Amino acid sequence: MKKYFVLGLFLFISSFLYYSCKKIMPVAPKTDEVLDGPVEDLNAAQKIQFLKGDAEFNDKVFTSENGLGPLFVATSCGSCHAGDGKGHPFTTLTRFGQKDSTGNKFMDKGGPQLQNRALPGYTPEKIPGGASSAKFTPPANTGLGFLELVSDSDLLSMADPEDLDGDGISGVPNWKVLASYLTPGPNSISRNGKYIHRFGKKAAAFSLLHQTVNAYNQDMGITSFFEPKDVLSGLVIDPEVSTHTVNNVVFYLQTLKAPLQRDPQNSEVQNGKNIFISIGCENCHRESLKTGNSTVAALSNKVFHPYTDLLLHDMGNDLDDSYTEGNAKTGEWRTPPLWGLGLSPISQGGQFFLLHDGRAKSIKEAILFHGGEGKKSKEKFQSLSQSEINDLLRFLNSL
Ligand code: HEC
Ligand code: HEC
Ligand SMILES: [Ca+2]
Ligand SMILES: [Ca+2]
Ligand SMILES: [Ca+2]
Repeated sequence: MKKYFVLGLFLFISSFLYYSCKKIMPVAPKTDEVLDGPVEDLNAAQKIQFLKGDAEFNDKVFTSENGLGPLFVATSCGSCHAGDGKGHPFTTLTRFGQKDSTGNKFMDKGGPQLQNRALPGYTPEKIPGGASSAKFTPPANTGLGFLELVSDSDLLSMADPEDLDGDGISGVPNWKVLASYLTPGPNSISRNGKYIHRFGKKAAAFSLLHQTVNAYNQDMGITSFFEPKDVLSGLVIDPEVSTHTVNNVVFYLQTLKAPLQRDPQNSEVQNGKNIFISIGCENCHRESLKTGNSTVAALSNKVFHPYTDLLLHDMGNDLDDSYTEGNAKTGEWRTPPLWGLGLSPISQGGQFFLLHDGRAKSIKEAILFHGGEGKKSKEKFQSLSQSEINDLLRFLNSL
């Protein structure tokens, strides 16, 4: 408990300092530095739904009275996803499994996620002997509605499982069987009864509904109509969160705006972007993707710039945590979007904690961890001149 109090205090003081410094400055926080806001042009009903989802996500705290646990990791979405930006390593999730990909054999107590806290009278889960584990820091939640609307055929057009073009980069989707309550979208493609999953660091979640239902169930011990089984007992329990609420939270995630690039016209930023493309970063961190149809005008048929291909890549031994998820092998990670990268320290206590577990303390360090399919590109980065590196970093910080 003490750890969480210290964390709370730390986040409180850092956000207090951050906002009070902002106040001393002559201008209000620039809109391009604020993550928590909706996409443009929501209609009145959509605005209301966004605000309801926002309140459930950021303000709603679960206790033993309204369904928390008995096993859990945290008590609200917002405690891990503060300000919708990247989370701090204090709020890491741990998942455990085994090295090979024959299917996780540690599936009791609600599957691979470690529920390291428990209500009084219950015992928190421990990692069983023989299991391998991986840590995950919370990603930013911005712009996810755009990513959800990219068609499967667009994702497949970027995949190159056999590396036919010989650039050392394969890129594969995470094909998994759909959870029973999910229905394929109009642009879904299936293979051998499996569908492309795209959210989460190993791309193990199909949609924002899937991710949200799992977060309630696995992170907070909250059952829903979709996932009614209690993590500890495996028994079906009355929904502890209503379908209405789940839908509002999903809508909130779908309509959180994407981060805006700062200074895109600056000549160093533009030079940095050219370097980013020329040394092959963009072969995985794809600049532009497009959405299909949506009832939300701002999301419908839009080209947007997330700097990801949403595919899995083998990133080499250093980033191999001996943990599988769905089809994702132990060294495979989904390319993280780089939009919002330069704003990460705002929600990470003033510094960077990058890569899946926050191990990289700077952008440069994150690049130097790239191995496997990212090795060639990393080596080209290492042969850049100091001024080229500066421009590249300037560009990355502008995202
Ligand atoms: C204990 C901390 C914690 C809590 C509580 C939590 N999350 Fe997360 N969230 C994470 C972590 C860590 C990840 C990355 C996990 C992964 O990649 O598989 C994540 C991933 C996500 C993603 C995927 C984003 C992406 O880029 O693919 C979404 C969406 C999300 N969470 C929404 C929620 C919602 C909604 C809630 C509340 C119902 C919630 N989270 C509660 C820590 C948390
Ligand atoms: C083969 C595909 C690939 C290439 C090429 C690639 N990356 Fe990545 N990048 C990834 C993956 C996958 C991760 C996530 C690894 C992890 O979390 O352990 C990542 C992570 C990052 C991160 C950390 C992001 C975060 O939110 O934590 C940065 C920054 C980054 N890459 C920048 C670059 C730059 C700059 C280049 C070019 C020098 C590059 N990448 C080339 C796939 C790639
Ligand atoms: Ca419960
Ligand atoms: Ca568990
Ligand atoms: Ca290739």
